[in-house]
Amino acid sequence: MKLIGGFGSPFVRRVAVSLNFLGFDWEQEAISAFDNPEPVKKHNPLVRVPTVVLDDGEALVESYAILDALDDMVDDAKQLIPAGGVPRRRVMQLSAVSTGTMDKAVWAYYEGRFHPAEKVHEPWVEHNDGQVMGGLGYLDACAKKAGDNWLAGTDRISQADISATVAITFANRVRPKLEVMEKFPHLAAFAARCEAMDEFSSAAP
Ligand SMILES: N[C@@H](CCC(=O)N[C@@H](CS)C(=O)NCC(=O)O)C(=O)O
Repeated sequence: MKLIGGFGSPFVRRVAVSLNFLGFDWEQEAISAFDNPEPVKKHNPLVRVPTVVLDDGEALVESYAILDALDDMVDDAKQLIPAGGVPRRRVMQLSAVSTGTMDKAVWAYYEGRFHPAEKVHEPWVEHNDGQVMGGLGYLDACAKKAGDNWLAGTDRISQADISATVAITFANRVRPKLEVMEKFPHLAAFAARCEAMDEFSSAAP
């Protein structure tokens, strides 16, 4: 299968890392939906990445839907999102906070990237940055509580761990002035352990 999008996108990256943990044979087409929209448009009406194209040509869009479909293609023992009950709820909650944090970091970053300087609305940037800090603060408290364990209390890595790690790494890269690694030391230490794993480092931003 093919993953369209570059690892600079946290949404693409969480799919890439998940593909690695799930053991899929996959290749990347590292294109930007902004700079090179046509190849994305062929498969995704929203012209966004990540977009996954399966070997038979079927296209999957939206990272949460892609990850749900990928989990459905592997044995239960490999799945990154537990099938039900409290474990599933915990993993979904932490993944939702992580993707919300990614969204907000993207919005704060895009304000400067896509507007001329005189049109950047600083209160809007601060609003989004505040939500990034809120999301990471929540995840940091979870990391503190988890200690040496996985964030959602699972007995192996889950989507919560992947998405939380990708979220803080991304926020650190695009919002350096927020100093997230210093302010959220428990999550930073957890993410450093995850980023050292091959499944993450082979999909480095
Ligand atoms: N909710 C989407 C977010 C995807 C997203 O925002 N992708 C960005 C790159 S980080 C993109 O393709 N932007 C192009 C555009 O929106 O025009 C997901 O989880 O897949």
